[in-house]
Amino acid sequence: LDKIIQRKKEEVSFSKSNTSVSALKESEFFGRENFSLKESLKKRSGIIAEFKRQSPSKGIINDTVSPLEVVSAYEKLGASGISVLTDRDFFGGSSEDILNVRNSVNTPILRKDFMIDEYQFYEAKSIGADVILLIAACLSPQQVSEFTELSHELGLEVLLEIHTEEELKHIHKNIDLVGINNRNLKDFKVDLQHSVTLKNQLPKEILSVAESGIYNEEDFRYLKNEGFDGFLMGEYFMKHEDPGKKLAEFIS
Ligand code: IGP
Repeated sequence: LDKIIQRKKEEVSFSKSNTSVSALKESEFFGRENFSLKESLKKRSGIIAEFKRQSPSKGIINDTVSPLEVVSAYEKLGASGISVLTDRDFFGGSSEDILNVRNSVNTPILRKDFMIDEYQFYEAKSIGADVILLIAACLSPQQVSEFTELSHELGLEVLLEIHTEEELKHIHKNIDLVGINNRNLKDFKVDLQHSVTLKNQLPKEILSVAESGIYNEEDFRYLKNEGFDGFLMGEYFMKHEDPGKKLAEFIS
């Protein structure tokens, strides 16, 4: 994680020197109202299906499918939300992956990246994202609060990701959704039990999303019974040659 953040800082400063915030604001997506993930989770399956080509823990997952075919299928086949990894160096994604699909779907899109600088929020808005991820493990509670305020000014919803009890302190009253990562980003171990214990310590009214390592019906049922509102799933769909079909089978 430290390595990713270090690299992200360099990437952001490079982007800033290339494109100014005022140039970003000229995007057609500024001023457009977002599709709300909070709303759509309550409708459809609760599944936030992720487009992910590769990851540091798994290597290449799928590098033959296009974002447009996968994202359109996810929408058509019942996803409540779509997550798109835009980090290039570690996950093989890019902002174009969202730009290329935005006008073809009406499902909320989560820009999945490591947000560490205000600039990235303007960028997220400019590519047509609806929701951004804040990872507690790489932000102070103060940053979470400032970034949440900025996100809301821009009309973006905030999903705050936590993994430890200590990180409960990062929950700010204006957060839209809390994600509990079943996977420890430091050693990549998955522990659903641990997530349920944490979930029981969340404020009752907040929407919760179980993230990562959901690979079968049984895990999904278990987490649903424990009261999670959303389920972020990537690899299970993506490792299939037709990720949308895998989602359809999973839901049925
Ligand atoms: C999806 P999985 O195990 O279903 O592919 O996980 C998603 O939760 C995972 O990609 C993720 C992630 C993150 C990636 C969760 N939090 C933070 C990068 C950064």
